[in-house]
Amino acid sequence: MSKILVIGSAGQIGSELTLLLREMYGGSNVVAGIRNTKPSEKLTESGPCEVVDAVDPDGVVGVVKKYSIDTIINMAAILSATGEKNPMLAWNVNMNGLINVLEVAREFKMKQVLVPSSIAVFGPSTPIDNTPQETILKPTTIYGVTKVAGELLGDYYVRRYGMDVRGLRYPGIISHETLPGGGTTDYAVAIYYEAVRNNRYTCFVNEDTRLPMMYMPDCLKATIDLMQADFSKLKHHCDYNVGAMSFSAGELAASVKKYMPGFEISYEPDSRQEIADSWPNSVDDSAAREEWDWQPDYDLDAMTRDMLKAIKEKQEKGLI
Ligand code: AKB
Repeated sequence: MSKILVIGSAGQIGSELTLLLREMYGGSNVVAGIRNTKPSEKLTESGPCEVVDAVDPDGVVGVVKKYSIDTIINMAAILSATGEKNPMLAWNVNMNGLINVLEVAREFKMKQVLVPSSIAVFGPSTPIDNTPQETILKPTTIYGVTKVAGELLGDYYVRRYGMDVRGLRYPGIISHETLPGGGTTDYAVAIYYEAVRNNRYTCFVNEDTRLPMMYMPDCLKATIDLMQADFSKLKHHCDYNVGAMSFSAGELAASVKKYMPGFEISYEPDSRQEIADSWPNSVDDSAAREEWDWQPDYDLDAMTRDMLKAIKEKQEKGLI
């Protein structure tokens, strides 16, 4: 039985991943590591919660010892838009936090470490359509720089120390449980909330901005599938492309309109447009499909139906 520590448990992906892992392995076997975000009741009531900051290795060691942790998932990260506002913070959290986690994992001979990456590893010179697994990695954001370095660092720990370190390049993740914070792809979540609240949305990227995206159930499935994959079958380790869907902001709006005909959208691009323009339209995820049977379930319309239903329910309960 694994004893898992999820660092960044109160975040968009961490919050749902922690709850799913607790369902799978039992609440007491999955420790929610939170920093300064208030965790939800679901999180505090379903298993142990500890204050863990990846940039404080002694704190990580304390929790590892207390719960005999053998697996760490490091979801703590400063995303693209916040990173551009504070590059040093992004470097500190994304790089120093990561190397601390890898060193603690090495010292305590962890069974596995998951270190997520992102489509932000790509840049303007990367082929934009069906972006290959092996390609040019010259990002123009500090977030992307830290994610490229993070992939290389994870692979280094695999090669140099024989550790089991894995990671995948998340596209924009869309969900209704916990809001994303500080990313460029946040518009693809905000549009649903604003559609339900106000029947209109002002989008911060152009109508024709197309990016790879994924609905949370597929994100959780990809994460768990990669964690459970047979290590000996993996030819890559910390840099898997994972695709699910690819749509423009205009296509996203049309999908919302299909279920809410009165919905209106306008476009006022800000500094995040340049970041979005530096990322691919879609990715080639054949390595993930071949090496660990990756297969997404949701397309845009299935996701839109689900998102609108869930957010309307939240509104009826007075939660938004
Ligand atoms: C962001 O927009 O910064 C993130 C990502 C694509 O990694 N959602």
